[in-house]
Amino acid sequence: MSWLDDIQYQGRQLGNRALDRHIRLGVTGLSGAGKTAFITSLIHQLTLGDQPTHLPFFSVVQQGRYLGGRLATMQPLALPRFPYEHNLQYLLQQPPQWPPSTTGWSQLNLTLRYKPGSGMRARLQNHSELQLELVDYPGEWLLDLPMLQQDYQQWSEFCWQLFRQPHRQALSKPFAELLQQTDLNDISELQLQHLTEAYSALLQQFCEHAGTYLHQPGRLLVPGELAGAPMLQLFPLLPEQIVTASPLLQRVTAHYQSYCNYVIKPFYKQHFSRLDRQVVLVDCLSALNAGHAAMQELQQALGLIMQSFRYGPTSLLGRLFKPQITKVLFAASKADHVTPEQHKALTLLLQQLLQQPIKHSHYAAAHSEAMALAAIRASTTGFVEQQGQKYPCISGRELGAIAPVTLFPGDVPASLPDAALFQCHPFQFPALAPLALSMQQPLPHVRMDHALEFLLGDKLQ
Ligand SMILES: Nc1nc2c(ncn2[C@@H]2O[C@H](COP(=O)(O)OP(=O)(O)OP(=O)(O)O)[C@@H](O)[C@H]2O)c(=O)[nH]1
Ligand SMILES: [Mg+2]
Repeated sequence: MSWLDDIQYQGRQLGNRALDRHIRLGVTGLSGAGKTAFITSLIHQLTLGDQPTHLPFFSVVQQGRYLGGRLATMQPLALPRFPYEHNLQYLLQQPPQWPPSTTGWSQLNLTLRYKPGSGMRARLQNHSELQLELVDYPGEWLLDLPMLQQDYQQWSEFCWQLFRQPHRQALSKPFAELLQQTDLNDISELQLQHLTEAYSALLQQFCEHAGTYLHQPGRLLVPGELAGAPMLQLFPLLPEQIVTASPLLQRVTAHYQSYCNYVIKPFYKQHFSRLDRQVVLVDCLSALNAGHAAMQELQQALGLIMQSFRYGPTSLLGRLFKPQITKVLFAASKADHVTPEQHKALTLLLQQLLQQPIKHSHYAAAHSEAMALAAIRASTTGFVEQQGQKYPCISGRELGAIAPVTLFPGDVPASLPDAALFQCHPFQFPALAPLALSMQQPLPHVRMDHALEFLLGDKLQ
């Protein structure tokens, strides 16, 4: 695509937005929440899923008005393309595997064709089109957004408050000791690199130690195209080291400002500032498995993220020049890891987890819904009979295992459990490998049709 095509492409996008035939859907979630699986499934459902039995609650399909979706062929060359076909290959191989964790951002546009159901369009046109724009990125980068609200000093204090919490203290001690021995006048390349590597290693350890979510800056974990850039020499000095001026403080403050200006702001502007609708995916079950501190940190992380988005109704001009998110779907992902009668409790738990974050965001003006879903269902459900009693169960293959299992993974608490409950009742929801799939069938799911109806249903009328 040449620069002229690029300009034409931008023009078409603007035209479609003006005609309200363009939606930019933000799929938001921390690392591992299920963004890539969600986008892959959504594309698969929309390009293959015109069978009413597969999407019973998606009204455009149910009413026989859906004419199909196709991947846009015209995409500016500078935009990395979402590796949809590659992700499908992972899911379709024998044995099936999950697509890998995302290491850079990518985009894919879909054109959805449908018969208008009512109104002027139904009388004048035999079909209409809706452009859907989807973006994927590493979850780690999302947590950079709150850094825009802080300066370097505030960020360092915030980090050390976090690192001194009981579940992080032991891991962060060696890095604190290293900083204590650091000469604050030494700003040699060797020293900066040594401290950055030590801090990256600490972040990596936090990640591997299940139950920590707030890892900043995200580019130290997933650098993308910025690997080796000097502004990534970024680490929080100790609170006592930021009260008096020093060459090292001055240098890392400059790196922090560059990181905010040249990495986070453009990332936000390009991917998040123009969202029309949003899905917030939350993996509540893994947080329950990881314990009380994990649940609390997850809540804190969600709170910080929610403050970074603009919510509210928009006018025509607003949609073009200052878009806001008008609809938000809060979704507890991987609901196929529990038995169906637990989905209600999982949704209530998600709502409680988000209660505080929502209070502090401006999201109230948006239309919202909460549900438990599985973008790609990896279990089948049924009942086992014991002494004349029927008990619900799921069957699937645990990640890393060869043989399938049938199990009852346990009850999901309908509200945030207190620390004492975690002590006497550890949660152990399994992680499952994908089911064997066939190319011709839409991916199995739980409530993707509800999600599609909420997110797109009104635009496909
Ligand atoms: N059973 C089940 N597991 C899922 C589902 N979606 C995601 N998973 C699991 O969660 C893992 C992470 O999912 P991804 O879609 O890669 O998560 P992500 O949010 O894109 O993560 P990053 O790319 O690291 O930001 C997968 O490898 C699966 O193990 C689902 O619908 N059902
Ligand atoms: Mg991903």
